[in-house]
Amino acid sequence: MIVSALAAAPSTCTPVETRNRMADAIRFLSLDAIERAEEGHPGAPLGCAEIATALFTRHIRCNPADPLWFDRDRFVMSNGHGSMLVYSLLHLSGYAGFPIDEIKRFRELGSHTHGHPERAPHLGIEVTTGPLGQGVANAVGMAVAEAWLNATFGDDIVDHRTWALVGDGCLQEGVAQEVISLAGHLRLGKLCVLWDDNRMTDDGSTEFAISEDVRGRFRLAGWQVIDADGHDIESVSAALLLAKRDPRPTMIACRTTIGKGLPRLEGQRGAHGGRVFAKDLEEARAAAGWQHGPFEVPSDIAAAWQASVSGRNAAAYETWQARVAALPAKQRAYLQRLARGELPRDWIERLADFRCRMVAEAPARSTNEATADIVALLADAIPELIAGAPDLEGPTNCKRALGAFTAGNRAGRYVHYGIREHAMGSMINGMAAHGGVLPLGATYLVFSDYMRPALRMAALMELPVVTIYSHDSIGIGKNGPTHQPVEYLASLRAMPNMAVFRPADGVEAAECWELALSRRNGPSSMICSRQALPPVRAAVDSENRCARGAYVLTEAEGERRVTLLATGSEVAVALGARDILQAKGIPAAVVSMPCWELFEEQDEAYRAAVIGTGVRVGIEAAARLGWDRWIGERGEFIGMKSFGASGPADALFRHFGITAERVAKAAIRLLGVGPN
Ligand SMILES: Cc1ncc(C[n+]2csc(CCOP(=O)(O)OP(=O)(O)O)c2C)c(N)n1
Repeated sequence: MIVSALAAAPSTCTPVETRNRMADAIRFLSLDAIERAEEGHPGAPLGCAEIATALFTRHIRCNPADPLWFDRDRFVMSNGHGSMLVYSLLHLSGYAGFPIDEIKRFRELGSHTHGHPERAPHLGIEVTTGPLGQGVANAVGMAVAEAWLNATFGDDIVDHRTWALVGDGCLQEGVAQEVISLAGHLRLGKLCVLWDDNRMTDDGSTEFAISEDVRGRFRLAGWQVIDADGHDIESVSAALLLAKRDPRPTMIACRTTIGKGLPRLEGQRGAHGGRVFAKDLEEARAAAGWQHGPFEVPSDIAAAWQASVSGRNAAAYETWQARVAALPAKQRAYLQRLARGELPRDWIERLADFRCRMVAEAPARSTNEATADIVALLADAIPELIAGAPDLEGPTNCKRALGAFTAGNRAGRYVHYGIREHAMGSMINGMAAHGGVLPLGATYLVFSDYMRPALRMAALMELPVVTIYSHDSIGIGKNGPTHQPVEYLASLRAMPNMAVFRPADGVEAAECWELALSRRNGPSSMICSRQALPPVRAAVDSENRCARGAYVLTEAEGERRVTLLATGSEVAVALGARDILQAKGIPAAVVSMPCWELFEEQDEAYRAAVIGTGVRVGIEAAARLGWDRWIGERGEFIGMKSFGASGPADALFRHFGITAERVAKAAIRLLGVGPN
């Protein structure tokens, strides 16, 4: 049943005609911009104009004058191709970042009105969307962050909602099903998904590709599902009200016509992303009786928007500020620190203590175990740290004392994502984008591909999320090649703005964690071994030696002729090879390279001094791709050329020739050939 205006929607004094013209203002701003840009996607902004008007003018909690208001509702346009809807909305709502000149610069280089919305929370854009499905999954992460912060600070301080507008495309993507399932299970009642149910995608009718009951999917997962007429502001508004009243997450199926109001394309496949011409605009203006010029918003409509967004929220904003001001000083400082996205003071000292302990105890242990210990001590020092894994709690061991975040325990700090890596990746992005929490995700390195779209979005959005990847090579042993990453280091390193850390022992692990958490403008991948590794750092250093990305771990005795470069578990192999070479009177140095990206940032002189002028051998139990940068044209690489195999780890390292003896032999052979 379609919800009608009879449901008790918030009272409004806006006459029907004005309301409809408020939606038309979205339509014509969007159309004018798309026509001017000579490209864009008109279908969604036109089809969703009433949905957006209902949400923004009646329900959403925001303050356009303070886009970063911590207790604002979060709005995500998951169908990001319809970006002009967001820009029109933000303009009409009075966000300073979107004056009419920005609307006119749609899709131009340097504008804020990008082809797809790009995260700029200070301007009103919460997340970057475009890859379908990511936005709705981000929204679920945001709802988790809100629920945890609400449990921490109470309703007076944190009590906001997350609204996601999605198209058919978002709901067809697999990640959507993962998060629908989890959001229903977690009963994220302040989450509402508005589905632009226009039965049309780029290829044409949805009938080509889907026949299931989409509403049923949500219902089965425990959501409230409401039908609304997506072109009736009252109908949508009434549904939004019902969403607010139900403890379950809500999906509102808004029946719409794609490209509504564009006579030539309305309801057609071509409305999705087809070109809009001046004549189309004439026809649209005539059909709607819109007598205003391009980019012109009549003053009564502009005023109505102003009143119903800024005006409606003014009191809530002021009283919230007053409640924050009345908080006990310690609680207020805590809230403000979270809102600024700063970490508390003493976490770095805890890592320094851990380093000292590792040097003193010199345990042979996996960097995965070291990382699990580090996460535990960080969790103690950083109350907003929220960890989680896709059903790999045991092997990644990051839960420890953190209770589970569940429908009944919002104070829990460990999310059991179920076997849903993609959901985890996108949700931690949403949590980070929401702010106020520090999300960590943990899984096996070989499953990072299951969350790769989310990793790319984290890098693109410059989100400070850290993902822990254990089981990083053939060193996992008997589970075999399905679980043995080979090409993953190269693949992660290929991603712009992704810092890939592969520590060699507990000391390096602590140093890498310090660097990863200090990185506030991009994600980090913490790559850890399953197998125990001998400690390679015997002394306590005052400086963080990993900070420059690579460093001479052990200098040659005598004038260096060979440089052995390695990461993670292969640093020990390099040290073994060095012993062999030195015993033969060949001075060799070992360079540990825990983070290539940081090393790349160093000045040339430092890099040259580290990698040396003699022959070079790179050692990594992974694919060669990328290593030529460090070992040079004539350098040797000892690593993997194929997938791994099933067998004990030691046997595999021997089988694939990743041994100290082979490394030493390669160096000697190169010395015969001459330096690089
Ligand atoms: C992951 C992903 N795959 C494909 C695309 C390309 N794409 C953009 S919009 C679209 C169709 C989406 O259909 P729908 O969500 O119904 O949007 P509407 O046609 O209603 O605007 C496609 C395939 C994309 N942006 N992201």
